[in-house]
Amino acid sequence: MDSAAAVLTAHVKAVARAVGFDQVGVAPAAEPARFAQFEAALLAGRHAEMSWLARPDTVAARRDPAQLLPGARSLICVAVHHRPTAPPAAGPRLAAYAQVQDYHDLLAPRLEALAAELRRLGGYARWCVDGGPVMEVAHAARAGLGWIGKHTLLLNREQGSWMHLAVVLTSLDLESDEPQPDRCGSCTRCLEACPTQAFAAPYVLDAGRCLSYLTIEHRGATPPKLREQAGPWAFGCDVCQAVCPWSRGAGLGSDAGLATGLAEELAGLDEAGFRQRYRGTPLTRPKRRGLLRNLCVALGNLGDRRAEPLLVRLLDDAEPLVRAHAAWALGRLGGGIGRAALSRALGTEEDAAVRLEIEAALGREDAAAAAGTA
Ligand code: B12
Ligand code: SF4
Ligand code: SF4
Repeated sequence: MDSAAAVLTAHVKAVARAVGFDQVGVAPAAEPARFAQFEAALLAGRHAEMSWLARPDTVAARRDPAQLLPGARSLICVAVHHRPTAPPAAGPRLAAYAQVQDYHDLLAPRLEALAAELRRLGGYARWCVDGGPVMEVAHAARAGLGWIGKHTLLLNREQGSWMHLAVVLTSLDLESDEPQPDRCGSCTRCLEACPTQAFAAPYVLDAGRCLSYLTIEHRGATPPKLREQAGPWAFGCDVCQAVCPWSRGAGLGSDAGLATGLAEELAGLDEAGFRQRYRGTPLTRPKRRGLLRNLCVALGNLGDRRAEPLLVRLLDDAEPLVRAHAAWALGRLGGGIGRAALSRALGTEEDAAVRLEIEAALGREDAAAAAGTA
C-alpha cells in the first residue's frame, strides 16, 4: 500500500474517532472468513425463525460486500463501547444494552457523518448497523478490533465484548489492519454458563435456544422446556458476555431499576401507548405482548408471590400470548390467589392454547400440593 493510501486511512480513522466511535479498523471488502460455517449454520437451521438471514439476496450480500455497494474496496469497521457499570437490580432482568438509547439510533448520525466525509473525499459510501446483510463480527475481527470468542461475539483485551459494531462500505482504497490473535485459549466459561445450553459447540450458537432470540426475535410462546431456564431474563441476556474473564469483573448488566415496575406499567398500556412510551429504546422490538410474555416468565421464575395480583390481572389481558404466560407464571408461583384466579379463568377462557396453559398450571399446582410444597 502506498503512502497516499496510508495518509488517507489515517485521516478516515481520525474522522471516525472524532464523530464518536471508540474503535475503528479497516478490512478489505471481501468474503468474510469462514463464510462456509455461516452457510452450514443456515443449512442446519440454527437461525431458527430468522428467515431474513437465509434469504438468497442477503446471503449473497453477506458473502460479497460489493453486492451492497458496487465497487466497494474497503470496509471501515467501527465499535462503540457500552460496559455495564452498576450491579443489577432485583427483579426481571434486561440486557445491558437495552437500558439506554437504542444503539441503532445512536450510531446512525455518526455513521452518516463518516460516510459524508468519504463522499467528500471522492468515494462512494454506504453504512450498515446490525440489520444490514453484512457479517459485522467477522469483518470487525479481520479489521483488528478484537477476536471472535467461543460465544461467537467479538471481544478484545480492553473491553471484553461490551460493544456494538457497525460497518461503512466505501469504494476508497484504504490500508487494512492486522487481525488479533484468538485469546480464548482453553477457557470455556461462556459455553458452560449459558442458562439454556445454546452452544452446539465452541463458535456455534443454536439461536433457537438463545434467550436473546427467544425474548427479542421470537414471536410465539416461549418453549415450555426453556421457560424455567430463562430465569429472570425478560429482554436479551448478558450471561455469556458477563462470565468472560476479558469482561474484567463487570457486573451481570445493570438495569438501573428500569425493569422494576415495567410489567405493572405495561399492563396498563395498549400497544400504541407502549410504542409511544418506549419509542427510541430497543424494548419495542418484541412488541408489548412479547415483552409481557417475557416478564411473566421472569416473574414466575423469580418466585416472589407479591407478583400474583399483577399476574392475575394479566390473566384478563386482551392478548392470548400474555394470558397464557401469566397462567404459566401463576402455576409456577403456586400461591392461593393465583390458584383461585386460574380456576375462575378456566370457566371463561375461550382460547384453546390459553386453556391448555391454565390446565397445565393447575395440574402443576396439584402436583406441588401433593408434594407439600404449595
Ligand atoms: C442474528 C443475530 C443474532 C441472533 C443470532 C446470534 C449469532 N451468534 O448468530 C441472536 C438473536 C441470538 C443474537 C443474540 C445476541 N446478539 Co446479535 N446479531 C445478530 C446479527 C444481526 C447477525 C449475526 C449472524 O449473522 N449470525 C449467524 C451466525 C451463523 O453467524 P456467525 O456466528 O457470525 O458466523 C460466523 C461464525 O460462525 C464464524 N465461525 C465459525 N466457526 C468459527 C471458528 C472460529 C475459530 C472462529 C474465530 C469463527 C468461526 O464464522 C461465521 C462466518 O463468519 C448481528 C449483526 C450483523 N449484521 O452481523 C448481531 C450481533 C452479532 N449481535 C450482537 C449482540 C450484542 C447480541 C447479544 C449480546 C444481545 C444480548 N445482550 O442479548 C446476543 C448474544 C448471543 C450470542 N452469544 O451470540 C452484536 C455483537 C457485538 C459483538 N461484540 O460482537 C451484533 C454484531 C450487533 C451489533 N451491531 O452490535 N444476535
Ligand atoms: S445470550 Fe444468554 S442464552 Fe444466549 S448464548 Fe449467551 S448466555 Fe446463552
Ligand atoms: S468466556 Fe472464555 S471462551 Fe468464552 S469468549 Fe471469553 S475467553 Fe473466550
